[in-house]
Amino acid sequence: MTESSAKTPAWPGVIRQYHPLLEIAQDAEPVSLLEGNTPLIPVPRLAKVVAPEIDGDFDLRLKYEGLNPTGSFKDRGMTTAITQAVYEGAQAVICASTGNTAASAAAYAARAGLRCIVIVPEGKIAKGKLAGSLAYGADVINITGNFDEGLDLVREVAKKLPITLVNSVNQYRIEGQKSGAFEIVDELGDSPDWMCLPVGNAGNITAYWAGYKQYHEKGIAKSRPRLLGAQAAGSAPIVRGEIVKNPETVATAIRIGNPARWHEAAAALEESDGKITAVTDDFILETWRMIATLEGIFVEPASAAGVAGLRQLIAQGEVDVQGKQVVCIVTGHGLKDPEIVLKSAIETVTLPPTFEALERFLG
Ligand code: AN7
Repeated sequence: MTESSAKTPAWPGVIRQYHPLLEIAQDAEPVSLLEGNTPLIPVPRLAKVVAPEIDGDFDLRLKYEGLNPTGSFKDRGMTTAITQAVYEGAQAVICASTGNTAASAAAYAARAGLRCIVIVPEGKIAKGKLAGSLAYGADVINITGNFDEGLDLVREVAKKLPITLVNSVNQYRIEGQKSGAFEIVDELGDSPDWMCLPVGNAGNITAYWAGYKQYHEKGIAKSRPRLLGAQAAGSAPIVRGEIVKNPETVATAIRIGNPARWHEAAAALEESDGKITAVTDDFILETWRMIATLEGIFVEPASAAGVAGLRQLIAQGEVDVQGKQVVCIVTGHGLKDPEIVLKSAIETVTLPPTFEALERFLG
């Protein structure tokens, strides 16, 4: 190792990498955990299952956002939101969350020395997310309501008390999350033909589209991708065109019935000539298993929804991927939600610790 490489982080984090492109205070000192720079992994075995009719020329890649510091894409937007909050003199931050936003806010608030309050739907967030929020020292408040009610509550709190809201209604979250699009174009040399992702509160689809548009306007990308959004069938307000009062899905991260960035998501879908589809829980779980067993990539169920949506629209003849390059954002790590693995009827076996027993089992 040379002297200089020992001193410089290989990757400086989202803000130091892209600061001039992000509309946050340019003289702010970044609050960073060196988030971003996640791998864009080619998945040829999965591609064959996602598009069984196509032979050969279909380039499918997963952007593995679970490898961010707190295990989800939320860190891209939290570095900017917390950096700006500190810059503006905030002492405390608050969010409502289906889990990942909470864990990310808690970590970045800890790093900045801010108090963090997170509001989560009782019993409806994955254990790894709850554990993260608690470990980072946030005040975790369960509510006997869902995410949408939690978001209404924190909006009121942020209006009435000196506490900064760090849900994706905070524009600085969007600024940081644009970096996902920048990284993809930096690596591929242009936008992919399609980019697929799960849609919950619709902050991420808003941010990706803003990022692609910015790179396109600057001439860094020659083209813009078509966007493919996926919602869970039991909580698919944008697909259905109406608020879902009691959203339900195994993919608890996207159990959201009234997305805050609904309007922006609709605009992104329209401008990109995109599509949005609803996928059933069974189809999400089947796809989630395939991603893990065919490619060794363990994501949380919500993250599989984007891939499931692609698979569904290809099967329905709505999307043609022959000769195309497609990127799916897999938004959160599988270890966030270990319980779903254990609930999914995946069997384990118990044997005495002898060679004979093991040999008999292996056949
Ligand atoms: C793994 O953490 O809303 O459409 O409160 O955790 O930007 O909301 C999480 C959302 C996709 C949807 N995948 O993104 C929260 C929260 C995972 C997620 C989404 C979420 P948005």
